[in-house]
Amino acid sequence: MTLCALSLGSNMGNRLENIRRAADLLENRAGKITARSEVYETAPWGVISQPRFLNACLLLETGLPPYDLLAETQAAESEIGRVARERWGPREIDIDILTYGDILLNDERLVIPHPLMGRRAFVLVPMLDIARDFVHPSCGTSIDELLAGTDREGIVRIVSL
Ligand code: PH2
Ligand code: MG
Ligand code: MG
Repeated sequence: MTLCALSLGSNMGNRLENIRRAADLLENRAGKITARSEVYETAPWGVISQPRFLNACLLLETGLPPYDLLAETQAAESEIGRVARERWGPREIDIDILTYGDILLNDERLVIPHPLMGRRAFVLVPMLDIARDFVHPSCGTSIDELLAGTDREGIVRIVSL
Protein backbone atom coordinates (compact mmCIF):
# COMPACT_ATOMS: atom_id res chain seq x y z
CA MET A 1 0.00 0.00 0.00
CA THR A 2 1.22 3.49 -0.82
CA LEU A 3 0.14 6.82 0.64
CA CYS A 4 -0.67 9.39 -2.03
CA ALA A 5 -1.71 13.03 -1.93
CA LEU A 6 -4.40 14.10 -4.39
CA SER A 7 -5.76 17.51 -5.29
CA LEU A 8 -9.43 18.10 -6.19
CA GLY A 9 -10.73 21.20 -7.97
CA SER A 10 -14.04 22.29 -9.50
CA ASN A 11 -15.38 25.55 -10.91
CA MET A 12 -18.37 24.39 -12.97
CA GLY A 13 -21.77 23.04 -11.96
CA ASN A 14 -22.37 22.16 -8.31
CA ARG A 15 -18.76 22.56 -7.23
CA LEU A 16 -19.14 21.12 -3.73
CA GLU A 17 -21.13 18.12 -4.94
CA ASN A 18 -18.48 17.47 -7.63
CA ILE A 19 -15.67 17.54 -5.05
CA ARG A 20 -17.55 15.26 -2.65
CA ARG A 21 -18.47 12.86 -5.44
CA ALA A 22 -14.85 12.68 -6.53
CA ALA A 23 -13.83 11.71 -2.98
CA ASP A 24 -16.55 9.02 -2.89
CA LEU A 25 -15.54 7.58 -6.27
CA LEU A 26 -11.88 7.46 -5.26
CA GLU A 27 -12.74 5.71 -2.02
CA ASN A 28 -14.82 3.15 -3.93
CA ARG A 29 -12.26 2.45 -6.62
CA ALA A 30 -8.80 3.49 -5.64
CA GLY A 31 -8.22 2.92 -1.95
CA LYS A 32 -8.91 4.28 1.50
CA ILE A 33 -9.02 8.01 2.23
CA THR A 34 -7.03 8.55 5.41
CA ALA A 35 -7.30 12.36 5.57
CA ARG A 36 -9.48 15.06 4.02
CA SER A 37 -8.67 18.76 4.01
CA GLU A 38 -11.27 21.47 4.41
CA VAL A 39 -12.80 22.79 1.19
CA TYR A 40 -11.55 26.23 0.11
CA GLU A 41 -12.85 28.72 -2.39
CA THR A 42 -9.88 29.96 -4.39
CA ALA A 43 -9.14 32.62 -7.00
CA PRO A 44 -8.44 31.11 -10.43
CA TRP A 45 -4.73 30.61 -11.11
CA GLY A 46 -3.16 30.58 -14.57
CA VAL A 47 -6.24 31.52 -16.59
CA ILE A 48 -7.74 34.20 -14.34
CA SER A 49 -10.93 35.09 -16.27
CA GLN A 50 -12.99 32.10 -15.15
CA PRO A 51 -15.25 31.32 -12.17
CA ARG A 52 -13.74 30.80 -8.72
CA PHE A 53 -12.77 27.23 -7.80
CA LEU A 54 -13.45 25.03 -4.86
CA ASN A 55 -10.30 23.09 -3.95
CA ALA A 56 -9.44 20.36 -1.47
CA CYS A 57 -6.78 17.70 -0.94
CA LEU A 58 -6.93 14.07 0.19
CA LEU A 59 -4.50 11.48 1.44
CA LEU A 60 -5.31 8.14 -0.14
CA GLU A 61 -3.84 4.79 0.82
CA THR A 62 -3.81 2.78 -2.41
CA GLY A 63 -2.78 -0.65 -3.63
CA LEU A 64 -2.92 0.54 -7.24
CA PRO A 65 0.26 1.22 -9.19
CA PRO A 66 0.62 4.85 -10.41
CA TYR A 67 -0.83 4.38 -13.91
CA ASP A 68 -3.82 2.41 -12.60
CA LEU A 69 -4.43 5.19 -10.07
CA LEU A 70 -4.23 7.71 -12.92
CA ALA A 71 -6.78 5.66 -14.89
CA GLU A 72 -9.15 5.67 -11.89
CA THR A 73 -8.82 9.44 -11.41
CA GLN A 74 -9.62 9.93 -15.10
CA ALA A 75 -12.59 7.53 -14.96
CA ALA A 76 -13.94 9.43 -11.95
CA GLU A 77 -13.48 12.77 -13.79
CA SER A 78 -15.48 11.40 -16.75
CA GLU A 79 -18.20 10.00 -14.53
CA ILE A 80 -18.64 13.41 -12.90
CA GLY A 81 -19.06 14.87 -16.39
CA ARG A 82 -15.71 16.37 -17.26
CA VAL A 83 -15.07 16.84 -20.98
CA ALA A 84 -11.85 18.03 -22.64
CA ARG A 85 -11.57 21.82 -22.73
CA GLU A 86 -8.82 24.44 -22.71
CA ARG A 87 -5.74 23.90 -20.54
CA TRP A 88 -6.15 25.48 -17.09
CA GLY A 89 -9.72 26.48 -18.06
CA PRO A 90 -13.08 25.78 -16.40
CA ARG A 91 -13.90 22.18 -15.44
CA GLU A 92 -16.50 20.21 -13.51
CA ILE A 93 -13.76 18.33 -11.69
CA ASP A 94 -10.01 17.94 -11.80
CA ILE A 95 -8.32 15.17 -9.83
CA ASP A 96 -4.54 15.46 -9.79
CA ILE A 97 -2.02 13.06 -8.27
CA LEU A 98 0.33 15.29 -6.26
CA THR A 99 2.57 12.61 -4.77
CA TYR A 100 2.75 8.81 -4.76
CA GLY A 101 4.80 7.78 -1.75
CA ASP A 102 8.24 9.24 -2.35
CA ILE A 103 8.53 8.18 -5.96
CA LEU A 104 9.74 10.46 -8.72
CA LEU A 105 8.25 9.73 -12.12
CA ASN A 106 8.45 11.75 -15.30
CA ASP A 107 7.13 10.65 -18.67
CA GLU A 108 4.63 11.86 -21.22
CA ARG A 109 1.63 10.47 -19.31
CA LEU A 110 2.43 11.26 -15.72
CA VAL A 111 4.76 13.49 -13.76
CA ILE A 112 5.02 12.88 -9.99
CA PRO A 113 5.34 14.97 -7.86
CA HIS A 114 2.90 17.21 -9.72
CA PRO A 115 5.23 19.75 -11.34
CA LEU A 116 3.21 22.81 -10.27
CA MET A 117 2.18 21.77 -6.77
CA GLY A 118 4.88 23.85 -5.08
CA ARG A 119 3.75 27.05 -6.80
CA ARG A 120 0.00 26.76 -6.19
CA ALA A 121 -1.41 28.09 -2.94
CA PHE A 122 -4.74 26.42 -3.81
CA VAL A 123 -2.91 23.09 -3.40
CA LEU A 124 -0.58 23.99 -0.53
CA VAL A 125 -3.19 25.53 1.80
CA PRO A 126 -5.38 22.36 1.83
CA MET A 127 -2.23 20.21 2.07
CA LEU A 128 -1.35 22.01 5.32
CA ASP A 129 -4.61 20.65 6.82
CA ILE A 130 -3.71 17.02 6.16
CA ALA A 131 0.07 16.81 5.90
CA ARG A 132 1.65 19.51 8.05
CA ASP A 133 4.99 17.63 8.07
CA PHE A 134 5.00 17.08 4.32
CA VAL A 135 8.37 17.44 2.63
CA HIS A 136 8.40 17.78 -1.15
CA PRO A 137 9.92 14.50 -2.44
CA SER A 138 12.16 16.09 -5.06
CA CYS A 139 13.13 19.48 -3.61
CA GLY A 140 13.03 18.65 0.12
CA THR A 141 11.04 21.78 0.92
CA SER A 142 8.28 22.09 3.58
CA ILE A 143 4.80 23.36 2.79
CA ASP A 144 5.41 26.53 4.82
CA GLU A 145 8.55 27.24 2.80
CA LEU A 146 6.72 26.58 -0.46
CA LEU A 147 3.76 28.73 0.61
CA ALA A 148 6.07 31.65 1.37
CA GLY A 149 6.78 31.85 -2.38
CA THR A 150 3.12 31.89 -3.45
CA ASP A 151 0.23 34.34 -3.48
CA ARG A 152 -2.20 33.18 -0.76
CA GLU A 153 -4.73 35.90 -1.44
CA GLY A 154 -8.29 34.98 -2.34
CA ILE A 155 -8.36 31.66 -0.46
CA VAL A 156 -11.35 31.24 1.84
CA ARG A 157 -12.25 28.18 3.91
CA ILE A 158 -15.79 27.16 3.06
CA VAL A 159 -16.81 23.84 4.65
CA SER A 160 -15.56 20.40 5.62
CA LEU A 161 -15.19 17.81 2.87
N1 PH2 B 1 -6.76 24.37 -11.66
C1 PH2 B 1 -6.17 24.67 -12.79
C2 PH2 B 1 -5.88 26.04 -13.21
N2 PH2 B 1 -6.16 27.01 -12.21
N3 PH2 B 1 -7.00 27.66 -10.13
C3 PH2 B 1 -7.54 27.34 -8.95
N4 PH2 B 1 -7.79 28.29 -8.07
N5 PH2 B 1 -7.86 26.05 -8.63
C4 PH2 B 1 -7.64 25.03 -9.50
O1 PH2 B 1 -7.94 23.86 -9.18
C5 PH2 B 1 -7.04 25.34 -10.75
C6 PH2 B 1 -6.74 26.68 -11.03
C7 PH2 B 1 -5.78 23.62 -13.73
O2 PH2 B 1 -5.68 22.39 -13.16
MG1 MG C 1 -4.89 20.31 -12.42
MG1 MG D 1 -5.63 17.33 -13.98
